[in-house]
Amino acid sequence: MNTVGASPSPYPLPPQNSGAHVALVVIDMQRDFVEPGGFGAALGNKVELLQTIVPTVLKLLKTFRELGLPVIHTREGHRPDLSDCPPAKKRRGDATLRIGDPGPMGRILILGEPGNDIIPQLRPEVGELVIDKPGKGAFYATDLQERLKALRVTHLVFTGVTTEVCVQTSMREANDRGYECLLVEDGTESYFPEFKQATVRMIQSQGGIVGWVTTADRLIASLRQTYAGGAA
Ligand code: C5J
Repeated sequence: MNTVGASPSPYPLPPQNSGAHVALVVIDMQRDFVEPGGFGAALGNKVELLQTIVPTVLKLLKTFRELGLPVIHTREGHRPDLSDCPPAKKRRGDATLRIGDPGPMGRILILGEPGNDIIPQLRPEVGELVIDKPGKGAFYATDLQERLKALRVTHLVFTGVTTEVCVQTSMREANDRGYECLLVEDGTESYFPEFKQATVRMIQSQGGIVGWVTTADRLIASLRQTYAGGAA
């Protein structure tokens, strides 16, 4: 069996030609979180911190694409009439701009606005799944589970932002649904370094209570070794 060097133990990859697949999940690498003028910045966060993972996520995207492995992107956003935004979510926090308010990149966290889009460096390619989600978790109020079933995905590799909010929530949702979940430590970031560290620790605690943790280079080496001749 091929595995990825990971903590707290080696992460098993689905064997080549088994019909089961490992997919890359890139959570919310949107202008609204990563660039100045968006939701993240309006909440007083230093968005530059999140930009540091862009080259690593790009490297992972290139590897999954090259090997013909599925890629899923998510975007957190709401309908223009905010009918899918609970008032409690809109009210919460001390933001200079709230969800739905007009900002420098269009209305904050609204589907179809420039700020809601994925940053150009990590733009999805044709055929890649893009899941628009109104919540923090990628499974809540989306058809992600049905789409993964159709693709015969059993293993999910998590990257993106922010580690302790949308990444961790999605990973926990996936874990409860029976997916084998792997977090790429250098492919995820938080506005709060201490929250990222705590999340990385808690995921792999108690024998991998939520899943495994690895680095991009360790994952890429194992993926190439396992799926060199194609992943089908
Ligand atoms: C947040 C996210 N932090 N993508 N969203 O509100 O983590």
